[in-house]
Amino acid sequence: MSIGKVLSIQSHVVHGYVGNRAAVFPMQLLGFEVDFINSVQFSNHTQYQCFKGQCLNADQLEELLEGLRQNDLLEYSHLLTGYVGNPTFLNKLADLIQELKTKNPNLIYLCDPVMGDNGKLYVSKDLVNIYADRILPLADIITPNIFELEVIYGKKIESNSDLFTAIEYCHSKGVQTVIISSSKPFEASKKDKLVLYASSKAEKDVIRIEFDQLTGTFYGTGDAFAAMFLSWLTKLNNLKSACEHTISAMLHILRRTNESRTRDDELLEIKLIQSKSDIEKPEIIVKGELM
Ligand code: PLP
Ligand code: PXL
Repeated sequence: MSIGKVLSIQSHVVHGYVGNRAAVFPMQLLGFEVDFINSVQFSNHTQYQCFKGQCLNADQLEELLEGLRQNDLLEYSHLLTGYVGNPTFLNKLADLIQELKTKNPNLIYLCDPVMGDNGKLYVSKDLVNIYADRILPLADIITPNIFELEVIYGKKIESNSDLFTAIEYCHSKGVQTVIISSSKPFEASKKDKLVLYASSKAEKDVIRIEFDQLTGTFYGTGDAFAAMFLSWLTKLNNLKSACEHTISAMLHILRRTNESRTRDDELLEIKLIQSKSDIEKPEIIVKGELM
């Protein structure tokens, strides 16, 4: 049974699982009809020794949209966007979101505002301004990491109180649901833990899920997370349960990935396809609490 029709605009890699390659499979498994536009086509993700490939520019994106438009195919219930590296492309996306929302005022847009991590921006300042001024006011759900939330909020986040204020700031810009999927706990004693925070504008409490940080560096986790979260929120219509399903599935995927590791610093692709049944029916191994 279809849970909706989603348009996913993200990277494609020939080898590996980031961007659309990490997002499309879980959304199809969980019941979405998935249309996807590949914003880049690279040989592999950019953390390998090298990568080769092409980027879609804003005119080429518009050309694809025009084909869909002329055939009356620009009808979606959900929109998902991930990494965007180019200001003109991001502005074109903002136009598209407005167009899709005009056609379907109930469209749910999940924006992963990929801008940087660990104190470092990896996109241009122009992009930050477009996210703040044009994209955020159109987003229903955002999944920033703590650094991205700081960039949006404009101040450092060093305590629960800063975090709540930053989340409130996003809600005040119109964002219904804010998810920070894997933050370091503020308590220094919890070095081997990660925390998810989830906040819905409609509810007073922030949901918190603490889970073990697995060893190793993974790529594509944020992309798979956003895709699974959008699916589970649509299926369950319950924020806490959607977060528990998504984190549990992610932990099953990463545990399976680590089982194939031969040394700690090995560059591994996530075992997404092998985790099909964990994605479809995750055993729930984490519990959300209200803060
Ligand atoms: N999500 C889960 C459930 C994890 O266990 C981990 C790492 O252990 C991550 C995400 C890593 O997240 P990110 O790549 O977003 O930092
Ligand atoms: O997972 C984010 C991502 C998306 N797209 C490309 C990437 C990466 C991470 O490395 O290289 C092309």
